[in-house]
Order: sequence, then C-alpha cells, then structure tokens
Amino acid sequence: MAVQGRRKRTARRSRRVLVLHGPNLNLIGTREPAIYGRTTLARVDAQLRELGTELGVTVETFQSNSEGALVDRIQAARGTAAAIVINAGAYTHTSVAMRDALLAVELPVVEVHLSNTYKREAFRHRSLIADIAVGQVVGFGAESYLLGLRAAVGVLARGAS
Ligand code: DHK
Repeated sequence: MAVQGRRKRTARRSRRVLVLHGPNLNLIGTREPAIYGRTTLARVDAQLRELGTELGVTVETFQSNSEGALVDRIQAARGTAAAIVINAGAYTHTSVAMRDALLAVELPVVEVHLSNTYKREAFRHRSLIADIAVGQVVGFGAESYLLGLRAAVGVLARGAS
C-alpha cells in the first residue's frame, strides 16, 4: 500500500511542470511591446496549459515581482514538480538566491526569455541560471515559453537532466 502510494505520488510529480515568471512579466502585452511582444501573461499561461495537456503534463504557472516569493515557490517544487521552466526576468542577471534555490531542488531547469538577451545591453548577457540549466530558449517572444515547455517534456521523457 505504502509503495503504491509512493508510486502514485511519483507519477503525479513526473507529469507536473512548474513555469515561473519573474519581475515585470505581469506587464507583458503592454510593457515595451517592441521588445516583449503584445501577448499578455494570462494568454501565455493559457497557451502553456493547453500545450501541457497536448503533451501529457500538468502545467502550473507562478509570477512574482518578489525574489523571496520566487525562491519560496522554487523550494516548494521539490517533490511536487518534475521540471521547472523559468523566465526570471531581471533576476536572471542578479539573483544568487534563485540560482541556489534551483540547485537545491535538483530538478531539470529550462531557462527562457522573450527577447534575445544577447542582442541587448551587456548586463543582460550574463545569466546566473544558464550554466545550471539544461538549456536556454531566447528571442522567440511568447513562443520561447512553448518551446521551453516542449524541451522540458523532452528532457523528462528521456529521463535526462
Ligand atoms: C525579461 C526581463 O524582464 C528582463 O529583465 C530580461 C527578459 C529579459 C525576457 O526577455 O524575457 O533581461
């Protein structure tokens, strides 16, 4: 019975992908549309959930402007999610705390950005997440998230991280 319960929990976890959005991403759709596009975050989240259903995973999304809240959400993913897709926004370039939390939970991470950060200001070229992520998807607007989700599901299917 206990083994069965554990199996069920593992199966549930293995079908759940957490998508995290960092600061100011609640404003996409109207925020600097030439850079971040015209798709709202609500629409991105709906598209992610739809694609998740197609790919056989449950997508959970979370946005915060607060570094601590994002760290808390990452910590809570241990044992409840199988992979993390993350656009940490500006914290990508600054947050040792988020990097440490991602390392602590030992889940495969896919880093995504709407814009191609490497074509922008020099301070956006450095990511504190890149070297601990399985890979990055940047520059495709809202599509970056969908490609990132596909990549995460592929990683889970291959059992790689
Ligand atoms: C989003 C942000 O808010 C910026 O701070 C990053 C990223 C880039 C994006 O392109 O999605 O530098």
